[in-house]
Amino acid sequence: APTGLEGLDSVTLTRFVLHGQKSHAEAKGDLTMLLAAVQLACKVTETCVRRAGIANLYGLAGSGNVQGEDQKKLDIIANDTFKVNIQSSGKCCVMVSEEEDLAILCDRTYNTGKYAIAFDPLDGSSNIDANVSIGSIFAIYKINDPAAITTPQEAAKEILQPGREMVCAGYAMYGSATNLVISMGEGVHGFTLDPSLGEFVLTDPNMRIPSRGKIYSVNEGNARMWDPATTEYIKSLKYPEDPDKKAYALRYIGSMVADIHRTLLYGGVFIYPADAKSPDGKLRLLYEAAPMAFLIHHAGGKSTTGKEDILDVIPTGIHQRVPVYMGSPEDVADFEAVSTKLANSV
Ligand code: P6P
Repeated sequence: APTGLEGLDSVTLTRFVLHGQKSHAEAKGDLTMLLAAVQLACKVTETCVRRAGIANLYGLAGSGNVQGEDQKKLDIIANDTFKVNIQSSGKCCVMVSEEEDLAILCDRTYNTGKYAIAFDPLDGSSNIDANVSIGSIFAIYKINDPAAITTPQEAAKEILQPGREMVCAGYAMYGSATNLVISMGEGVHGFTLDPSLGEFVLTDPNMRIPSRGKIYSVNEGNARMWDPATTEYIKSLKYPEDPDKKAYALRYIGSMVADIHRTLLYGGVFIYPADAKSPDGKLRLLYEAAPMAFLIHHAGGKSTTGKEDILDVIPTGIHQRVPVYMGSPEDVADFEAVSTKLANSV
């Protein structure tokens, strides 16, 4: 579908969102303001990531987070940047961050926020010091009655909505270029940061995932701990029964934003299964699996936990983990067929 911005040069993200706002009579510009804050947080984070080596920002901060992970200096910088910019937008009432134990109730003095946002401020941070692509992921939900929320526990309850209810999802990837991919439920659109402008400029309108790919993306180092359906499915990709079928290639960066971005562009399937070590998988639903599933869905792809569509999972906790299979619809359907066949054979 045309974006209505065809032919315009330098369609910035702000201009694109404003244009989208005009097509929704009820929109008052709150989401536009919130996205302007998120965009700024991504730009500040990008600057810090690019300068990390020079400004001695690599390495551990000497603290841990709720995930029990060693926090990198950049994790903390990115988290603080997202919190302060989102709060200053005045449009958000609840924030959930991978780096924060509890949900945060935004300052109510000037905050008329009707939105809640879950974010992973710097995903893939174990790769930072090796200069591997990393990114920020966010998911925005609407809150019914912000004034009724008075505690972090009540705030958490308000954001525990299935991914299908999401208003907007996106990720920024700090790679060889810095790009931002976003969906508000009407197509998926890719922007690239133009350093000469300091603006994200529309470069990939209406992104669509190929119906089938030739790449699978999983940490083969965990193969000994996989469930039978995952083992069987991946075996079928590596040793196709049909002699005319080519085996799939393996590409695994170990940074979800980079692995999903490649899957969105080239097709194929990204998998982080449950395994003996992590019975619910490793990836977090609220700020990793659900926003990525929302983007993949609106680009024509599919996602599943192995039991249900990731967008249908009703979260029970803000740091809940889920198994993840997502990507090209035909590839994910092939996995579901293997899973169903095995389930029916027991
Ligand atoms: P593993 C990064 O730490 C992360 O959260 C995701 O970005 C990435 O997909 C996954 O973990 C990699 O996990 O166990 O394969 O190193």
